[in-house]
Amino acid sequence: MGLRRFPAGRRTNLALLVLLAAALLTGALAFAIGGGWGRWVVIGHGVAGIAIVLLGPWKSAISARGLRRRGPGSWPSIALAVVVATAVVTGLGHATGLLSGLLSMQVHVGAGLGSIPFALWHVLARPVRPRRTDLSRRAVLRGGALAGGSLLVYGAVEGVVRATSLPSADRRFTGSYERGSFDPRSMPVTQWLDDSVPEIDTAAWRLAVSTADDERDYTYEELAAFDDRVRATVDCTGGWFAEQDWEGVLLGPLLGDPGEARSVAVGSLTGYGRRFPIGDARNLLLATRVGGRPLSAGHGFPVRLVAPGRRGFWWVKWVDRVEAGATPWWWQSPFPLT
Ligand SMILES: Nc1nc2c(c(=O)[nH]1)N[C@H]1C(S)=C(S)[C@@H](COP(=O)(O)O)O[C@H]1N2
Ligand SMILES: [Mo]
Repeated sequence: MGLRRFPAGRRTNLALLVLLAAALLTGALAFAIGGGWGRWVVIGHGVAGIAIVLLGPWKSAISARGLRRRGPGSWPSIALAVVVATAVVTGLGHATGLLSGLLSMQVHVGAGLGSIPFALWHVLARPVRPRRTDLSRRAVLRGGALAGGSLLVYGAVEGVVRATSLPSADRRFTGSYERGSFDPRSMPVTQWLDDSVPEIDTAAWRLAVSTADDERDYTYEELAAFDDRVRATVDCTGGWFAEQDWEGVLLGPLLGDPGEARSVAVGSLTGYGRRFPIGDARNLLLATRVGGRPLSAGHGFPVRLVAPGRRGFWWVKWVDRVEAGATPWWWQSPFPLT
């Protein structure tokens, strides 16, 4: 089938918009989900990306026509093409390990977010209205062929990655690369956005723990006396993970009877914080040590949260307050805003 025989570009554009939306949604979900079915979301994300690549030849034929007709006046379309291509290249690069280094993930996310305004512009300025015939037998068969082809290519890429033992062969199901497991000193120090590492003097530092009917401060020495242990993997959305042995105090026993509390908020001296379902408290650890030594400043000294099964942005560092309360845990931005 030659490019010319492909019907109106309209349907290709529609498919691309749907795929872009699917890629953005699965990308965000993959960051939000730390375990279990997160794997399937990550696979869906990859398949959507590959489907975008497979539609590339048709899309460039359409764009060439558009450029001839309208001239280069449609710069937002060109910008959209550039950011989507950037997201695809960095995504494939990160997934295969060919673009090693953690920068590729940051560029990937930046390009993905950057595509949103241009995609919205495209929807408004060049509306593609779905038609009933979009669900004709032929169109559905084409859609199926695209989905099947994308899955095949995804499988083939995974197969090649494994067979050639590219660096990404032993990436985690989230797509992250291993960095410094059981060697906290070579584990990266990363912040979600713009926090900087505070210097904390433990003589003046206190951890404030409050529940509905109790409030109490702990000194560093009091906390360091606990020796609850948890082996857990911190998996940063920046694209790396590390497994460590953490030691400190489990939140469950520290809070005691939660009473009516529905959630527990864990706050940092820097203002950063996350809220968790109260039922999670028994698995959350306030760590004072990692690998048998006190935390480094970068990794959260004096105390940081260990949140097994959750992505890194939940692992609040430089914790100075823990509050059990009635607010539901989901009453917060899905991703931190500071
Ligand atoms: N206070 C605070 N805690 C934070 C962050 C932050 O920006 N501020 N970043 C989180 C993110 S995104 C990750 S991946 C982990 C990284 O932990 P590490 O620096 O010890 O490797 O810390 C989390 N805890
Ligand atoms: Mo992170």
